Amino acid sequence: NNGIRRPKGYVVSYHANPDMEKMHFGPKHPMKPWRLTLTNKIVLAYGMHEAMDLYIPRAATPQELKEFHREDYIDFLQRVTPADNTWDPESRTYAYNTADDCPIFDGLYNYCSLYAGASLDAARKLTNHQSQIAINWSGGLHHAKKTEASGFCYINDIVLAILQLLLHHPRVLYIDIDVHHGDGVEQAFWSTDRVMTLSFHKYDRAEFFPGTGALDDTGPLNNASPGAHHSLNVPLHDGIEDDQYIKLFQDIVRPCVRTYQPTVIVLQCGADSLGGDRLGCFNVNIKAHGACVAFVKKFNLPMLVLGGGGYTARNVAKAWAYETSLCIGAEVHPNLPVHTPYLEHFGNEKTLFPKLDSTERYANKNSRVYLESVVMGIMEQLRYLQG
Ligand code: ZL4
Ligand code: CA
Ligand code: ZN
Repeated sequence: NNGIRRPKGYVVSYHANPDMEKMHFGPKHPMKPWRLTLTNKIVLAYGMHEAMDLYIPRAATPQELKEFHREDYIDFLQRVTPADNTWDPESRTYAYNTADDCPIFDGLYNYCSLYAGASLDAARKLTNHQSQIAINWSGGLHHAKKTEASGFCYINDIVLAILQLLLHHPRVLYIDIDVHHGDGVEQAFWSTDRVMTLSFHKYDRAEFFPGTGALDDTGPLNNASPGAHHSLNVPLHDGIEDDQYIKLFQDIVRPCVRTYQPTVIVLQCGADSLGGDRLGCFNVNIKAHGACVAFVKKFNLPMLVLGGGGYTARNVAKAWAYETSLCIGAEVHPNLPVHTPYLEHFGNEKTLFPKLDSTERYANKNSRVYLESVVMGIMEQLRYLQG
């Protein structure tokens, strides 16, 4: 099996329910649960499953979902059918924002309760000490709010998982490398000092979803609130390159860990921050994206690893399979195993590390001076926490 062995001294658990993968958001919708099938095929083809504890998690119960979401919203998700899709501003569909970006499709509730169940299961493996790194690539849906869907996200599995971790951990650090701002998680923990949220994202208030996450949005303005300075944002422009992204990530995450001293880290690995993504606008390659996961792993804290965005399925699958290999500390051959199912789907690039085509590159709008000013801004926030 390519010499892949169980890691020494720690356990990695992998939480995946294949029932999710068949779901469909509708024609032309960018979110394709099928990318999870592709990810799992690569993970299995390399033999990485031999190095992990595999779980097919059960669906979350309505009661579990209501630990964060309001009862009427969960009842609505349980009952709606695609026939309820309507533009009527008086309708509940409209009130809960389940249209357009967040359509009602067949099996929607099942889909939501499965990815949430997987994140809860993964969090519980960490708190039970049955695993030290728990992976759920189907989770990471960071935009969902207490009472409404947003940006392809209906249930906020990250918030639910963090609430679970908070039963056993004094301080949770949440890091989000999806190209979009992790607004739902930030909002949920805005007023507490028991969760620090840190999102790296493309920021353009008017032109890029969701339009929040400026450098100076750092928590409640009232310094007496425990949440003050515990929401950190790293707003970026188009075209950021590998070396810039890695340095920025390390220069920010290192002092956050040193200052905040989390006892567990949740890492949302949205793969739409990769170059060539259908919705993204960065020039980050899979190795650099993975370098962020490897860097966080080095702190040797329990770690919950989640998916998120990612809209060029072949790249998403390669990135998340590579990041799985980093979690188990295995060296994998860059060429995809010849027996990988759907190999034909990867075109001419049958390697984990495809070259970013020049036609896919964005002009880099992030100057050295700009990135230095962002790091300074974050350091300034951290100084408030040192008392
Ligand atoms: C689509 O082609 O910027 C949805 C969404 C559906 C097919 C049917 C066409 C119907 C691109 C996006 C028209 C849909 C128009 N279909 C959607 C302001 C918007 C209002 C809604 O990675 N229209 C909203 C959300 C973002 C907006 C990004 C990222 C999630 C995550 C975590 C969410 N919303 C403009 C868009 C298409 C579609 C094509 C689309 N939506 C691209 N960007 C958005 O952070 C998982
Ligand atoms: Ca982000
Ligand atoms: Zn995204």
